[in-house]
Amino acid sequence: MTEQTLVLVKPDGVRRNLIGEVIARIERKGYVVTDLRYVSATRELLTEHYEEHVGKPFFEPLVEFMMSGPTVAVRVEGNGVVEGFRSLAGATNPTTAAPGTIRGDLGRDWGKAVIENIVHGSDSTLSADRELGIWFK
Ligand code: D4T
Repeated sequence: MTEQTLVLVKPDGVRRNLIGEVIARIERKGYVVTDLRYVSATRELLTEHYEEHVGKPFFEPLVEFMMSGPTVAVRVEGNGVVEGFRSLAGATNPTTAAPGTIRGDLGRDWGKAVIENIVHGSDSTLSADRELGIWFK
């Protein structure tokens, strides 16, 4: 089976009308979108998705932010797509993310308690399978 990853266009990306921009970059790279959903994430879903961050100081602001509007969940396929999308997305902090990346080109620091960085991409094939199971139940 081809490698798959979960990409999320987070609520800030949806509010800023960047769904098409994110998907265009994925497609121009040559990866294939094989499923897509508009999701109003619940606290339960987010606690499952961000289980590694439960208890950290930014967890509550992160959940509030992720519940502040809809998220677009995208299933993306292609050899090496997990690493490849992380590379397209850029570093977590948009201030220092390299120009040419989604976060570097389109993100910035808004002075909030949580980093708003437009997209999420799974960090391993194991995480991808787990996360795709959560968002495409
Ligand atoms: P995601 O998971 O959203 O693709 O982002 P990253 O993989 O790049 O980053 P992460 O899981 O470490 O963090 C998840 C989410 O929390 C925000 N965050 C993170 C934050 O506000 N403050 C922090 O110190 C960290 C580490 C940003 C992304």
